[in-house]
Amino acid sequence: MRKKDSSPSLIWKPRTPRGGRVRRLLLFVSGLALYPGCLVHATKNPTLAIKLDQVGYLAGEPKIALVASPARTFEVRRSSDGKAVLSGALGPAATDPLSGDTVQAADFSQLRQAGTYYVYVPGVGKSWTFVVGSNVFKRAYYLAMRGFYGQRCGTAVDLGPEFPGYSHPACHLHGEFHPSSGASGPRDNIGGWHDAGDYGRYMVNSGIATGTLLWTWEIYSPNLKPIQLRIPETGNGTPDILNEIRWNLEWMLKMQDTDGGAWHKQTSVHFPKFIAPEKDTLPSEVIGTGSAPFKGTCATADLAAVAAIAARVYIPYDAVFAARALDAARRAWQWAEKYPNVTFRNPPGISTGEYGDSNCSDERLWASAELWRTTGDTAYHQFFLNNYAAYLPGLDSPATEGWSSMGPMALRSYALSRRKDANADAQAAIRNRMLAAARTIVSATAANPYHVSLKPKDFRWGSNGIAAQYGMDLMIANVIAPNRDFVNTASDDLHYLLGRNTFSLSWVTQVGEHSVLHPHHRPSGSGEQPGPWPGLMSGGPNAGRQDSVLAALPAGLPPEKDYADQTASYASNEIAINWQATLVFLLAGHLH
Ligand code: G3I
Ligand code: 9MR
Ligand code: ZN
Repeated sequence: MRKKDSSPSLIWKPRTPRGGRVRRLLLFVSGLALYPGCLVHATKNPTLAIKLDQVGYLAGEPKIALVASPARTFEVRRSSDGKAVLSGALGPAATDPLSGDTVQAADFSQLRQAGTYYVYVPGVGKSWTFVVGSNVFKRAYYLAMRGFYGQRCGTAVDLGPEFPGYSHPACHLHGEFHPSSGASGPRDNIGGWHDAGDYGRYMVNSGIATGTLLWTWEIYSPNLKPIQLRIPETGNGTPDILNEIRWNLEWMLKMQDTDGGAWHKQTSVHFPKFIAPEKDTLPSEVIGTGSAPFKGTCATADLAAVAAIAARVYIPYDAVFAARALDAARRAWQWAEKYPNVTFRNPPGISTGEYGDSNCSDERLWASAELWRTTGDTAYHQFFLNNYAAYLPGLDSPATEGWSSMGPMALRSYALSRRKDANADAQAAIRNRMLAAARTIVSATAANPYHVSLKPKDFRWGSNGIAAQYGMDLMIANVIAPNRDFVNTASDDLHYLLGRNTFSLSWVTQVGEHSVLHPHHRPSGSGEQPGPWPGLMSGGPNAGRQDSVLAALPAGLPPEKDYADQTASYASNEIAINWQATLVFLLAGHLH
């Protein structure tokens, strides 16, 4: 049972023997789906017709809820006593192309008094509760960041008294080389974060996730430094976010061969059943390309980039580790120069996630930017300057970034650098392009009835990661050129993820009163905990419908409806470290 939780927005309680509130909530939700109109009047429960951020709103920022059932007025009521603190008229009805919903806005931006509230709409019902205040997202940040701790592989994990039962003994301790790696025999490659709902560890997805978290630290360290994550290293003198990141960095470094190259992934030969981590006894194979040089360029260049960032970030806390990381980064870079485009496909007999990518030049560009930022060496700088221009269009909205497309991150890194030897023309070209894209996102988001930056084509595998990515891009633009509109629009994307969406659902487990219950996440689905592991973001609606649950949905739905809170829906309801890292960045940018 959670105790002493200062945030009222989290109401998860473990299931009681008789079913308890989870079951009641499910019954209520399924009832609503069957009888959308009548239940809302008959019950005191919140209605899904009102959509808002179930965590809350920063006092100084715009505050909008959306009402998807025709009405005229709304009130904001204090949750302690139901007293109305503000009332107003709903805005005009607008039909949202993403969800098909017709919504009216309840704008209560004037409300600045800290407190816990709900929105009440006569004739429609009341909303989930939310908080208005000065540091509303701190608990969500804590849980989201701690989500990485829960993904740790090769060690026992225990979320402690805050989440009793959320623990597992050490897992995946049997590592070995798969023949595709060019080596054989056992391999001590224990560690890292489980990638997602499966237990694999994949270098390119680790690369973007770890890089994003290191950037989170670099950009927001003053706010993050004091936040303790209650992990085994807490109190060792290093900020906890860096303690957690290091867990994965150590594994990434182990994936480097003596020649400098990095193998692509470490997984079992096929996905295990839905079992707890320690019950998965399939050997953990270091998997390579199947022919010389066996390592892959995308993985190796990502290692170079991430280790280069680590080399500058960890200096004040552990100079020896920082030097080790830099040496690894330089050796990885050299390998990638020698083998500029060794790509990866699953070798015969391997069916785990492929994370295939036909072009590693963007990963190399990212490595050059990070290595230059850390060392100032002209060779890295020159490589960047010779190659960056072709990637400028990738910054335009919608940006192309993702685990297979690191060009935008390479350019953003260069734009963020404050080195004196930076090329002014290159920086100006990148910054201008980023800012133009950010302005485009601001106006497009304002024009969307739900105030979310997503476009119809963004509803693919991991669309929630894309929503968070829009927010992250806006926050980085705000670092380059501070602009209230960039921050407010990034908040809009956060609000979408935390409940202001067609399902009135927070896509982060155990964050918000109505949040995802059945993520495709083996530790959550193995039946050993009372509910999903906390703080994890679901991948979200996916019009690609690559699983049987989505395939069975009615044809022709608007893209945001292509979602199911069901364990079997790996294409819409899995969690993954790359999306999670982007969420962490966005939350970190909203801490005060
Ligand atoms: O590249 C095409 C693009 O040209 C096209 O416009 C778009 C339209 O849908 O599809 C693009 O390809 C998609 C690709 O992701 C890039 O977005 C594929 O259809 C889609 O199947 C692919 O999904 C990937 C998925 O694995 C299946 O391979 C996801 O990006 C990736 O995040 C996901 O990663 C999995 C790992 O394999 C295993 N571990 C869990 C993890 C998360 O689900
Ligand atoms: O659990 C797997 C998930 O991590 C992947 O993202 C997904 C797509 O590669 O595949 C999942 O595994 C499913 C497999 O592909 C098909 N059989 C059912 C598996 C889920 O239990
Ligand atoms: Zn494991």
